[in-house]
Amino acid sequence: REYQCIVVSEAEGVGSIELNRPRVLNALNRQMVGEILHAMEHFDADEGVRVIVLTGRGRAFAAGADIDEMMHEDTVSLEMMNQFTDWDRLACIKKPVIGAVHGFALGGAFELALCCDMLFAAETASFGFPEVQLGIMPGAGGTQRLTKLLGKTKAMEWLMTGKRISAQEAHKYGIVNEVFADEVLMEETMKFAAALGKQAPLAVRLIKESVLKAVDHSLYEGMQFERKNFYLLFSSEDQKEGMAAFKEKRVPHFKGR
Ligand code: CO8
Repeated sequence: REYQCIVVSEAEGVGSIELNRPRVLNALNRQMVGEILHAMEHFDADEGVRVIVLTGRGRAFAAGADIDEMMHEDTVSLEMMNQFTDWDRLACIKKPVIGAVHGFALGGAFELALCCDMLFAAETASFGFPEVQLGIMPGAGGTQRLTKLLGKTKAMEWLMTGKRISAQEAHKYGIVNEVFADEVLMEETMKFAAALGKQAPLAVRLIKESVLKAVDHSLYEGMQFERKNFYLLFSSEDQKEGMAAFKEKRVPHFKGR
């Protein structure tokens, strides 16, 4: 499929998606979100891809939902359009998704970043939910995902003030895994992604699923789920290979089976 709002590429087991509307700081219109979802589902089904990396072209990750597209919507048009089913599907991607944020990640773009499993940021990156300044609020999971990460009081502050959060502050609160100098962000992200792609794919897949359960469900329910996935891995070839390689003091060769 030809994409108009994103650029995709694939190398060494890493599928990359770059947001590509730099003239409007990659403002997320509905077409772009649809294309991101299409590309992610395509990579998810591609056996050659182990990790997905999401980033933005130009001077920002993205400056939020496309305000031009959104400004004339009303309650009924939004309800009938049902755009958030695309976001629900984004949350069902099975392979690890790593976001690399430089410049702005605001509003819907911060929500997109929070959908990623891990985040790396450039030292000059900034995050925030400016929706309140437009008289709206996040609609693609921002209030839920931010609160799960920050706890109630900080989430209230960030969401109600719309303040801009630096990469360093985001790191302090556990929003981003690591902060890199701007010029090495992509290189370091790709290095991490390539290394992650060499881990046992089935184990990585079920770890992702289990961690997301912990975020979503009660600890007890999450642990029951985790246990079942733990048991399940013991019928894979990779578990046998991984443990045999440990005993034989050699590098394991994982096949994802
Ligand atoms: N939508 C549409 N166009 C935008 C957006 C946007 N979100 N952000 C920037 N642009 C455009 C500007 O209008 C400008 O276009 P033009 O050159 O034609 O005037 C161009 O991009 C460059 O932007 P600026 O000149 O403003 O660049 P600055 O460096 O001066 O400022 C800022 C950068 C601070 C990021 C500024 O552009 C800004 O404040 N942007 C809007 C940020 C914002 O409010 N985002 C939240 C939007 S609401 C939202 O995301 C709700 C989510 C709901 C669910 C998600 C569904 C996808």
